[in-house]
Amino acid sequence: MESGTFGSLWAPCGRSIPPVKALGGVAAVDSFDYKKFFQMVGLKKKSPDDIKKVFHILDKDKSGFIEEDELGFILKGFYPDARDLSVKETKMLMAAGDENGDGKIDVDEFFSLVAKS
Ligand SMILES: [Ca+2]
Ligand SMILES: [Ca+2]
Repeated sequence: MESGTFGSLWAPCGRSIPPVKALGGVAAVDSFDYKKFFQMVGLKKKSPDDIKKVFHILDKDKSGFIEEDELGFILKGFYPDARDLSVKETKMLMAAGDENGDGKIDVDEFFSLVAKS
């Protein structure tokens, strides 16, 4: 497993993450749509356990929350070559996920974000 990516979570299902070129729809800056992206990579079909693992990989500093700067790396978590989210995209994703308004995403909020996709 490449460290910091989710590839190994997908591989055991006999189905790998779609290739980076499938990112087409989110490649252009400010085109990121988390619903489309989560569907594309099949995150919603993952077990709660795996979704939790994805959360913990995104939570790089192990604070128990995904803060705004960590959220910007979400594409890179799936694709090491992918771009970072723009500030605007990061803020939109944070707004979509941060239900209690504390400026960060906890694991429950992450689950409901995935469920909404
Ligand atoms: Ca964190
Ligand atoms: Ca929150």
